[in-house]
Parts: sequence; structure tokens; C-alpha cells
Amino acid sequence: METQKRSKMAWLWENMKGYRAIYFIGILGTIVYNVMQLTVPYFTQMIIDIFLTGDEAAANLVNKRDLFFQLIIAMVGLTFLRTLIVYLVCMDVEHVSQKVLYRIRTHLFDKIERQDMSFYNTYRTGDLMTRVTGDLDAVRHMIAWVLRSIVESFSLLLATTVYFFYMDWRLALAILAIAPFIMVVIVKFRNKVAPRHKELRAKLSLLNTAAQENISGNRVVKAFAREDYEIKKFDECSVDFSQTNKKTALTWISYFPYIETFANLMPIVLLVVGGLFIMNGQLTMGEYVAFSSLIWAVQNPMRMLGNIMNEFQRFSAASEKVMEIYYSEPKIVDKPEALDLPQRFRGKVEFKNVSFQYEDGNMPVLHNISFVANPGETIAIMGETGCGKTSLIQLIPRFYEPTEGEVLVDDINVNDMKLTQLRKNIGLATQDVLLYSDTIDGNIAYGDSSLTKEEVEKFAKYSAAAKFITKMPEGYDTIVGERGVGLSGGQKQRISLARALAVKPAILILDDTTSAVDMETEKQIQHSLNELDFPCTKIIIAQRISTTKFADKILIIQDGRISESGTHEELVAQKGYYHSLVQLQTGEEV
Ligand code: DGT
Ligand code: MG
Repeated sequence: METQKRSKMAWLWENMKGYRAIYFIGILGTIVYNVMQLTVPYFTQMIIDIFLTGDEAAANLVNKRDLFFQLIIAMVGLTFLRTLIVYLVCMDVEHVSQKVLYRIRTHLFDKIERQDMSFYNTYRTGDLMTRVTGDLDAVRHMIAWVLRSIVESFSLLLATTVYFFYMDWRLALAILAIAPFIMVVIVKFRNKVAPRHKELRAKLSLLNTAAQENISGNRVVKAFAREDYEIKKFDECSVDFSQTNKKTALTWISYFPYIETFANLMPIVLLVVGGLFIMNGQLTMGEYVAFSSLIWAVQNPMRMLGNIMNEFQRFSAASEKVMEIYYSEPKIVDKPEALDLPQRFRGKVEFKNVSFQYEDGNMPVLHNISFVANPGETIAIMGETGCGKTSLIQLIPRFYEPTEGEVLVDDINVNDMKLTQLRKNIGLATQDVLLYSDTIDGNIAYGDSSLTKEEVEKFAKYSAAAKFITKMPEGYDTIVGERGVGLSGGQKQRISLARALAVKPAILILDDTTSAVDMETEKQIQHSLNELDFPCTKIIIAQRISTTKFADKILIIQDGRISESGTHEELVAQKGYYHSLVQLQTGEEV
């Protein structure tokens, strides 16, 4: 999709904005220190030719003593300078790579955070975690190591080639004639290793997903005593990953001998051809030594290329995954012409012929739903499990958009509102309660951190949570663990209710929020919901008649359709589903 439009390197380049100049200096430094590698052999060649082997060697040693020492000092000095440059270059590229990593990571998190509900249905947590950790590191490695190594190899190779040709072009040609063979091997290797890295990356994601799901689902595992089963399953993922890893490494190893053989042919060619040239007087001994001491500078880049190719393919596989998220866009966003509605909403909610189907589902879950909740009214929604209640209420804050029909709040289509303004007016207590690893106080004040302690306590009272909170050793400062470990289901529900109330919403939506609390507590909650000190429309999904009885309107949903609607008395009189519920729950004939 979008990912394909921009090449990986262009994407990387784009993200290096602001650091390109200093990265470029690093690359320049890389070229400099590699070219400097030639200085030692160059001076060695001079020393040998002037002071050791030439006809005037003995005389030069006496007459040109100064030159001798100058050459030695220059060699040592340049070596130190070179080391310093290498150090600075490493610092430089590391700095840039960390900055770019930080930039991309922040962008990714931002993207993930702003995604739609459907995004979270598509991507698994473990996979997303892999993208922001392992995959991103491969991107960083590209900047810190791969690119620099490419420049390093090529500049060294190029400088040496030039120097070789400068000394003796025929010998240079003879040695470098081997290079194309190595190139062919490298290209073959690349084609082989690219799919391996894709596979490896997918396996890592599976491994991380398995770990993540087991850690967060540990209670289910324990409850079913499935530890051994899960350990075995994880082990399989782990073995699979390590085997793929081994296969990837073996791919390189299988090509390595060819490259080594060709690379090792170079000194042999030098020995044979160079030897002949010396015998013919075409080559000085100093030049031969220079060739010989620089042969590694041709061999090494050739050897390195395989490694570089390997890392390049790793980057390629990883960056594809990172870019997918990087360029992902939530589908549910503010329209350009979205209305600005900064005032508090009145709280009218209306569904007009709404039908809805999940994008990844194959059947509509809601059919032609129409109802109105006037400001301040209480609407109860009931129905069998899976009939579409949660799906219905999720359309109000526009977590999903209807496939047909309209959802209106204060007579305006929610699609025409700004998401933050719409959602700020809605207090939602979801069916699956998730509390953050924070204090109870922090959890209740999640939607409005400016809340005073007194207000937090007031909302805890509204949701009948104050009593059990004050009984806790640290009261409102008690930290509730990850996912609220340490609290009962009903306690969590009540904190979640307080959290929804604390934003003083114009529309309060409760999805089965009192299902786990006892009848008595529920009654208290009911009472305080009627006594709220701010106007509020309530849409309450519940299973108990005691909760829904006093609603202004009760909607019965069956298979995604409203089958009955009216007040308690009206529905009882209809003698339909609601009537049978009443009989079932009260045990009385009504
Ligand atoms: P509950 O909470 O058990 O009382 O059931 P409801 O009434 O809240 O059911 P709901 O709205 O969660 O699900 C209605 C149908 O939609 C059910 O067949 C499952 C399906 N469904 C729910 N969430 C998703 C989803 O994210 N994707 C897809 N494809 N289907 C979903
Ligand atoms: Mg539900």
C-alpha cells in the first residue's frame, strides 16, 4: 500500500532530517580514515626503497637520517590521528542513529495510540511490540553500522585500487580480476538470504506474541493448569525461531567458502605475478611490500560485503514492518469541515436506521436500529449475550462508524463532530474493566487530572466504592496492580464507574457495569445515578430487571434488531421477551 510508495532508503533519509549534515560529516570521516589506511604502507614502501633495498640505501641511511625519522614520526602520528577520527566517527553515527531511533519510535507510538478500534483487532500486541523494539533496532543498526560499513568497504577498496594502479596497473589488474567472481557470489547470496530474514522476522513476532499473551493471560493459564502446555507451546515457537536463525546463519556460511577461496586467491596472484615482475625488474621491492601489506584492504571489503548484505536484508525486512505502522492512518478521523462544538452537550442521542457490520466480520451485527434518548433520560438496553449491545453503544463515541444510517448527538451526526469534543462529553465504563497501574485516586481522575481529592471521593461515593476504598491500607493512594490485580471484579467495576462519572459527562454509557456487584450495592448506585449533580443522559446495558426497571425507555435487542421498546410497564404488558425476563428474575407471575 502506502509503504510501497516510498522506498525504504528514502524513508530513512526523510527521518534523518536535521541530522543529515552531521551524519554526512561522519561518512566523510569514514572515507578519510579509510584512505589514511594507505599512508602506513606508503611510508613503509618509501622506507624500504630509500633506506633498505635501493642501491643507495647505505648512503641514504647516513645522509637522509632526518627523512627517516620524519617518516617514522609521520607514520605514528597519522596512526594516532586515524584512531581519533575513527572514535569521533563512531560517536557521530551513534548519536545520529539514536536520535533517528527516538524520532521514529515517538512517531510510531503516536500512530499506534491514535488508531481505531479495528486496528487493535488486526494487530496483535506482541507483533506491535516487535515493531517498536527489534525491528526499530534493525533500522538503527542500518544507520549506525550498515551504511558506514558500506562506505568503509567501498572507500577502502577504491583508495587501494587507485593506489595499486598508481604503483603498477598490470599487477593491479591481475589481482582485481578476481573481484567480479566474488560479486557474483554475493548477489546469489542476497537472493537467498532476503526471504530468510522475512521469515526470521515473522518468527520473532510469533515468539513475542506467545510471550506477551502468556504473561498477560497468566491467570487463565493457572486456572486451567495449562502451564506445561503453554511452556511446550512457547518452546516450539522458540525452537522454530532459533532454527530459522540457524538457517539464516547457515545460508551465509554456505556461501562463505566461495568468497574465502576467491579472496585467498588474491595473495597467490600477487606472489606469482608480483614475483615475476620483481625478477623482470618491473617492480621494486618496496612496491611489492606495499602491495602485499595492502592486499587485505581488497580482501576485507569483499569479505565484509556478505555481512553487509546480510544486515541490509535484516533492515529491509524490519523496516517494511515499521513503515507499515509509520504510514498507517486511522480511518476514523475528524473531517476537514468538522463542526467546532466547544460547549457542553445537552446529551440527546439518536439512532436513525442504523445498521452495522464489523470490517472483519462477515455478517451485520446491527440492523435498522432507531431510537431517541432525550437529554437527562435513562435508556436501558437488554438482550441475550452476543445480540449486539456493546456494538451498539460503541457507535456513540464513534469507535466504529455505522454501515448504514446515522448516529446523532444533540441532533448532529457524530461523523461531523470533532472526535475529542464528542468523546469529552461521553463517560464510558466498558464491559472489560481495565485499570492502570496507578493509585485508585489516579485511576478515578484519569479523564480529568485537575480533579480535587474531595471530588474524587464524591465520585467514589456515587459509585458505592468509597466504603471499600477507605478500608484499604492506603485508601485512595493504594496502587492497583497491572489490570487491577488485588481488587474483586465488582470493586474494579465500581472504580471504573467512578472514572466514567468523574468527567461529568453529558452522556454516560455503562456497559454491564454493575453485573458483578451485589443487589444492595447496585441499589445504592442506582440511587446516586438519579441524584447526580450534573445533567446527564444515561445509556445503561444491564441484565437485571432491578437495574432497568426505572428507565425511561427499555430497548430489547434480539439478533441485532430492536424487538421491543418501551417502559417497564409497557413491556410487561406486551408479554414478550421482557415479560419472560421479569418472570424469570422475580419468580413471579406478572
Ligand atoms: P454481551 O456483552 O456478551 O452481552 O454481548 P453483546 O450484546 O455486547 O454483543 P457484542 O455487541 O459484543 O457482539 C455482537 C456480535 O458481534 C457478536 O456476534 C460478536 C461480534 N463482534 C463483537 N466484536 C467484534 C469485533 O471486534 N469484530 C468482529 N468481527 N465481530 C465482533
Ligand atoms: Mg457486550
